[in-house]
Amino acid sequence: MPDRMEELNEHDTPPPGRIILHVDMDSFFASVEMREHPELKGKPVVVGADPQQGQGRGVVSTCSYEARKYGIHSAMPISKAYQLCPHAVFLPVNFPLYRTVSARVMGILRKYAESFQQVSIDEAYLDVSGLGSYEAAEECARVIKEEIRAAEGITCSIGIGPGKTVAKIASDYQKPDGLTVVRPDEVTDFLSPMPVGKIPGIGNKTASVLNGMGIITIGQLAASDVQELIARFGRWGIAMQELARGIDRREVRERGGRKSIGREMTFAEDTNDNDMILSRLDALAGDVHATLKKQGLRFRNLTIKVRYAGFATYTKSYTADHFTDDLTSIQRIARMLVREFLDDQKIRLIGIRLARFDQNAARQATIDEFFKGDV
Ligand code: TTP
Ligand code: MG
Repeated sequence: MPDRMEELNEHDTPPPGRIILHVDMDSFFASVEMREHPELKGKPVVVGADPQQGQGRGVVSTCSYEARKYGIHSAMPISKAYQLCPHAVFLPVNFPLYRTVSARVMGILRKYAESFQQVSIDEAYLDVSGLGSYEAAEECARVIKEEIRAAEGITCSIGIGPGKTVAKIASDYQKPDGLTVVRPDEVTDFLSPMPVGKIPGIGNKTASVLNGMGIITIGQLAASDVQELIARFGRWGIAMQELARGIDRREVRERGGRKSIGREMTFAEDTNDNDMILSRLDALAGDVHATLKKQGLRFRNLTIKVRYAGFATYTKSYTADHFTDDLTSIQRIARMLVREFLDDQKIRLIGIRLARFDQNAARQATIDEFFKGDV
């Protein structure tokens, strides 16, 4: 059977044809406020400091796309925003609320990623190289957008590309509610005409130095004399030109060392043959167990992932009281967790991920101790 098996752990060398998604929520704080207060839909909404009838100090955190039509944007003095649109709805920043929504959105995104990296309260990178094609990645992005809309009532924009920089620029390309796919052979045409400041890391200061050197577009940066760039910017000059050429090897990885060991497999054909699904699950358990042993780790948390035909994806976790590295435990938990997903619906992919590691070679928990944890 030509099933694809994909090693998912974050520290392995990425396969050659990488496919990276960058997801960024649209006017995030304002969208959450409009979701909470539906009567605000369609109105200019500004989240930030108190405008105090135009006398307020402080700045705009963000604003709805309606407010952007008046020229209002993030980091603008709130007094200026008031001047531009006094009848806008001005709201204070409610961080706890945005953090809660952010955590739920990130939970949705994580399910679809082989490796996952949250980069701010409202954006994340997902490595989905294992999907094997840009068509599948685009389908995945549509499913993600729909799931976030259904669950949280807000929209996001997604960029898809062969590296993080291109994916990030692509997510910003058609906001709001956008989906932009840049295949490897389209990267040069996509980047060339853009101003250099579109490259993440090139801020106003760098951009104006580059402009002073006659380098306005990313295409010009890609074609410029690298010695001159080095003379002005040192090593960053080389890196910046590589990014301009679409070369970006940075991996999508969770900060703070190894966070998980995962494996998943896509069935050659979608299936509801439960015996086969369970035997594949056992095999995956064997694979993650082998990696666990090789690394000398013990784990406490196991998550299974099930993707149905049509792409809807579910995860379910078990966290035990004790650490273990026992294969039978992995298989038992995985089988227990997967049970509720085995109905008549056909399954496209299954996966197992181990997390919460203990690196101290402490006493090994028995299986019975281990099963005292909570699902
Ligand atoms: P962004 O993703 O930069 O902006 P956004 O989500 O509001 O709008 P866009 O559709 O263009 O992505 O930032 C995410 C949140 O971070 C934003 O909703 C509010 C907060 N933020 C600030 O508080 N101050 C700032 O200067 C910026 C840029 C963002
Ligand atoms: Mg955003």
